[in-house]
Amino acid sequence: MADPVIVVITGAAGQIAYSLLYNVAKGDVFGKNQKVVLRLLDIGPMMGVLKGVEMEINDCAFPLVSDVVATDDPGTAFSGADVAMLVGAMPRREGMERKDLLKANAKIFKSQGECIDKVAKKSIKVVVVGNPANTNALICAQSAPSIPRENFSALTRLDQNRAQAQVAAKLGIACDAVKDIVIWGNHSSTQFPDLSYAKVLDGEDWVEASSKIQDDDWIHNEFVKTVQTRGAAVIAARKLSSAMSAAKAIGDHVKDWWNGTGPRIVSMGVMSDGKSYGIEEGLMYSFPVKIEGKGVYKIVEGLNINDWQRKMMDVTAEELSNEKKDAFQFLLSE
Ligand code: NAX
Repeated sequence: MADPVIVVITGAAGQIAYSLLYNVAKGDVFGKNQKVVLRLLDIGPMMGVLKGVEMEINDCAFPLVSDVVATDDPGTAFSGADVAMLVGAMPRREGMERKDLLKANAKIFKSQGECIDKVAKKSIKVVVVGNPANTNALICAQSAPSIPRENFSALTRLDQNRAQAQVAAKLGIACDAVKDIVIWGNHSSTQFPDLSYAKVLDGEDWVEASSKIQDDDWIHNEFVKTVQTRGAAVIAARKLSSAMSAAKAIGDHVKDWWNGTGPRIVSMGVMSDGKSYGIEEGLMYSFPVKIEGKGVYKIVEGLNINDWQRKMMDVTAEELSNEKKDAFQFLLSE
């Protein structure tokens, strides 16, 4: 068996991590033949709770878990790490402005990026989940200059999965009979869930999703709105934000990044290169990607973009550009 993969999960005492740890520990992400070392990072006041999580992982007697380390020291957590799932973040409290959230989290992701730069493997793969995920990922990447930009990403897979489930429900088909949905932009209510290239299974053949849906109004309005506001709808119903579905999406994202996607298109928040789809350089923007070699994504180029798509893609890019300006202003004023 290969060496264990060292996986850091931050926010490890929180609700997403509670599902995520189970998925990672039982082999859903790195495979049933791959051992893992779990490094659980949270803040000092959560160490009691985290101890309980560690006890439960031990009590599961997972055959694939070689070691569990629960800590509030980022240096211990990230040392020699292969993969980091950065879930922990300051939550948005009642009365808190988006800018306050951005400010609190900019500091966290700067210091985690600096720590990753110092002690993690240079090949580490980082997925940022804590909100605002895209801008936090950007700050983290910029704070770790010795690690390639391509090793940082932001999670938009939950939005992709939500979109896939909406199409499956609309057509009364299984979720795995829907593919190639694209999420453009920010993981926020400006994101653009796009069915322009989506395919659905018709018998043995993959056909254009729109030819089966036959409802452009739904594709342009209700579908987009439902996916954009799904997180808020879950909070309204559950009184807590998405956790099981977020954990599943993190697992899907890392599994595909680790193993490859083949010809499937998936969406990841990745660093824009200034050449793809007219998006300014240096934003952590969600693009359609394929992962051909292990761990190396490529933005899918050459998709046709109509005027409506252009407008939707630019709105979310503008939001990311403003978030970036605000976040870096906060960091400079520290
Ligand atoms: P919880 O509040 O249950 O858990 C967060 C945990 O992070 C807490 O235990 C907290 O102590 C810890 N934490 C805070 N600062 C930390 C730091 N500096 N280092 C390590 N740990 C730290 O939140 P949960 O529901 O698990 O959500 C976590 C984050 O995911 C939130 O920011 C949330 O907004 C974000 N989400 C992102 C999604 C995405 O698709 N990108 C979807 C789900 C989720 O809303």
